Amino acid sequence: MSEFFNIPKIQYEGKNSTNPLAFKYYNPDEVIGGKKMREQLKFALSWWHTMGGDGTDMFGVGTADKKWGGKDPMDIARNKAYAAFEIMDKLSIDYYCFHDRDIAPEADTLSETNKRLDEISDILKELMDKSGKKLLWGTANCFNNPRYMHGAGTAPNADVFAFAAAQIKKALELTVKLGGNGYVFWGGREGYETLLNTNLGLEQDNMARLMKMAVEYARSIGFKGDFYIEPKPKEPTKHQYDFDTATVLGFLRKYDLLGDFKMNIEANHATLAGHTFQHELRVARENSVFGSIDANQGDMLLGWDTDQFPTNIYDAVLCMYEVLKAGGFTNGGLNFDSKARRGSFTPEDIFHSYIAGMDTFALGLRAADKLIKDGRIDKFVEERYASWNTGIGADIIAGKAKMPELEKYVLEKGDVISSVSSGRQEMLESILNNVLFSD
Ligand code: XLS
Ligand code: NI
Ligand code: NI
Repeated sequence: MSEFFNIPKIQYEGKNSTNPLAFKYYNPDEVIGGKKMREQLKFALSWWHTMGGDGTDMFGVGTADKKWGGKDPMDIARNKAYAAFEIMDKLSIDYYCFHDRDIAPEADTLSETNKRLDEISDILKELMDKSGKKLLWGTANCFNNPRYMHGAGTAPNADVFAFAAAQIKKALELTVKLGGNGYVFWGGREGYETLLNTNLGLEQDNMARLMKMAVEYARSIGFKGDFYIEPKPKEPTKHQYDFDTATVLGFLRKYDLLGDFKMNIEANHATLAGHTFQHELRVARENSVFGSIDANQGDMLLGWDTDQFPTNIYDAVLCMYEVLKAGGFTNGGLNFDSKARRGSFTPEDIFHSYIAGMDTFALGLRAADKLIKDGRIDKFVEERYASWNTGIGADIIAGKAKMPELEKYVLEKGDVISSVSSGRQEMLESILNNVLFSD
């Protein structure tokens, strides 16, 4: 394999290292919380940002060269594959994720496009066999092409729905061919700009129809993994149907899709919905739909999906706390749906970005494990709810105490203010800091 990067394999050098091209906290084979870090974290490279994203924005052209020495679109696609595997090797990243259109450019006809996908997926398979790298999940890009301007599964026009279904069929075949254990539905343009032109009920019914078709077809060709919905409240449409985890849960229940679908939670999407990253993970975990994670972060001062590489330690700790409490990843993992800033345009910046993100989550894992072992916070929460274990609380849960019994209980007891205790938020925040910054 030709070398695209004049950069050595990134080694773990520990927290006192000042080498920018070294891990300070991510030590892939070190055991934390009963498993190797690489198994706890299951890092994945995102094909779209890392191999394709060149920094183009609304105000200017790309700043990074993502042609990988290729001369025409297919040549670039082939080179992307080789370069991606070099990056994964050098960064000890075991997984990758892609949209169909990231790995091979769309041609004039669907059959020609599919031939291109066959060619590139053969290369990917060969590279995977050689390296042991794996596909975390696949997906279809049903939002870029103009035909999807009004949506794909929620398009007002049935022909567009049919095209999306055909495209997703192929993306499922590719996912199975490459042994992926996940398939993502991110509702690219599945939403609306104005209700003045929108049949919201039909659009949501159709989205569910498309998902049912996908499940039926994927299972028929041997897909055993998880389907994920990736919630996002807005962008590109004003109102995306998959607003947040709670909204998606309602959708999955209504259309009886809970058996096959879990959540792919993205940090920046959580904050756009007005939630914390941890909130979305907790709602998913408590409803048994925690699946996978798109790791990134937004900017407090910007209201859009900036997809920055995650460096916020608190968010990473609380994320990994939820992951550990969920029993760890099964089919999912941590996909860096993150891109280097437009000004960070050199090939070396790819490595700095991933090192920053991976070390942040490695720190997060280490601290979350400490937090759980420390036990003070978990114990506090347990005690806060202790009144549900005995007496009237246990009777309410057992269904023995209904309104008449509760009235009688309170009439006898008098006011209950003396049963109320402090929430101790500041004390708990201080414990969190203490756990994070003690050795
Ligand atoms: C966009 C999404 C997208 C999905 C995959 O905001 O995060 O990148 O992860 O389609
Ligand atoms: Ni994402
Ligand atoms: Ni996003």
